[in-house]
Amino acid sequence: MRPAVQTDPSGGRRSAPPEGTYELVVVANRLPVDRVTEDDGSVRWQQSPGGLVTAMQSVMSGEDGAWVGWSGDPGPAPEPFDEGGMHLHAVGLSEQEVEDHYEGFSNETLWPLYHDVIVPPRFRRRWFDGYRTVNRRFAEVAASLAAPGATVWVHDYQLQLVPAMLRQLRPDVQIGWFNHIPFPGVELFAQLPWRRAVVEGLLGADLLGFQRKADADNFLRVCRRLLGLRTRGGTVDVPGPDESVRVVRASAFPISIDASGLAELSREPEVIERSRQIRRDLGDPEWLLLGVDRLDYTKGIRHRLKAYEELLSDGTLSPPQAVLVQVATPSRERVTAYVQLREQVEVTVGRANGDYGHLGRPAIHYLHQSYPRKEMAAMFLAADVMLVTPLRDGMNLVAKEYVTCRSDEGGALVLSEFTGAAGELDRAYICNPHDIDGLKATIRHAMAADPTEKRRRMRAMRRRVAEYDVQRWADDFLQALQTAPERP
Ligand code: GDG
Repeated sequence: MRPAVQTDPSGGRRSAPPEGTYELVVVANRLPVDRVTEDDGSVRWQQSPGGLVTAMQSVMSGEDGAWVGWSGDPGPAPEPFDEGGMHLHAVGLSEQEVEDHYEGFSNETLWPLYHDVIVPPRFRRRWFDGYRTVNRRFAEVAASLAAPGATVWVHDYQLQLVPAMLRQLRPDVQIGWFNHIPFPGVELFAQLPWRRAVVEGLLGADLLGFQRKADADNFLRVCRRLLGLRTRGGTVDVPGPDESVRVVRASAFPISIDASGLAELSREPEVIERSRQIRRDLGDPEWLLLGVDRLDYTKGIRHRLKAYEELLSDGTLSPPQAVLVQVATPSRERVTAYVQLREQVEVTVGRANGDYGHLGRPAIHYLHQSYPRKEMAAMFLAADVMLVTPLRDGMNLVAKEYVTCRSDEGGALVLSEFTGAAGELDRAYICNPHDIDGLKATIRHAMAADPTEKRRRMRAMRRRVAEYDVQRWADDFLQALQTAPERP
């Protein structure tokens, strides 16, 4: 039964103990809520946007579900509270732990290493110590919340040591882990000085989920080559005490979005009118090209801008007949590589606008800001060509969101072959973003394509996303976890 709830002055609703009663525990770097401070100084929690939260909410409703995560602010953790039908239990991180575990090991070591070393990963022993300490804290909280035989679903690269730590504390629970980003090939992963600790941490799970089969295969190869373990099909044999063997499964579960919710939003008259207004504000261009990304070096924004600049310089495109809108949501602003990327992007945008813009009609509208979901939907609906050109991306939800918003079957998606999404959205205009001439040709192709053909492609992609939405993803993962091979 759900614990009693009482009001908490911090704005959330605090639940009383007992702990150890939750049948489903989600463990993720961040809580699914953001802290909002009102003008009068009072604090409340607001649900963060995003498909994971939506998916988990429906999976957890009717279940006794808890979510363990960091609040996003350094310092002591706020008291546990209930929100949106979930019990939320914050894990506190000190300023130093944010630096070592989060900004350091997670974002400066693992993130670039797992994204094909687009920038060089940095290996610092102190960072790994912080990572281990914080992973242990998450594991301890999860262990204290899970009911006997509960299911614990751990998320992402920031928490790879949690599965083994949790298994040690609570051998009775079913443990799943899902990786939202790519898993690198053995040649790259082998660089990691703590590679064995990471793999052993992951092998504490019963089921390891990856975005693509290729990621799961990379992990299995790492188990064979670096740890000498035996793999069979999509499973690894993990030797235990007294010659026992525990079987861990690694498979692909491509993440998706809340397709019906977003499609509905994009059909609202207010959103449709806003999309028309956006085009008018931009001077009714013949071609509106759009990019929407976190400002991250994995997203291929520089390559995209280079291709666009060349299309302007060779006269293929000329403002105000064509315009590019690039939304670059602020991200990881304390990490050096991100500061440098921002500078490079802004220099390029400034140069393109200086060379090709007109009074009141820039060639590129660059927006280093976040927008409400409705505004994003209106932008998707307004864009003739969506440019999703990451150098490497686990999945890329923006691609799925764009096609989902196009109930009118208009628009065209240019999509990098290095995204997980390309495996499902193979009717997109697929490109290699490293090949600038090829990227330019793909953009030209998408623009020149026959409208009937474009609609056919859009219809096929929309069908795929509608069928395999985030709910299906979560259900499939949890279903597979329940049926993971029994431990001998
Ligand atoms: C990681 C993996 C994987 C962006 N700007 C705004 C905004 N967004 C939303 C998008 C989309 C989400 O943020 C970004 O998701 P992505 O999948 O594109 O990328 P990552 O943040 O890198 O996510 C990735 C994902 O995890 C899930 O597993 O697909 O590969 O790297 O939903 O729409 N949303 C709003 N305003 C913005 O300004 N409202």
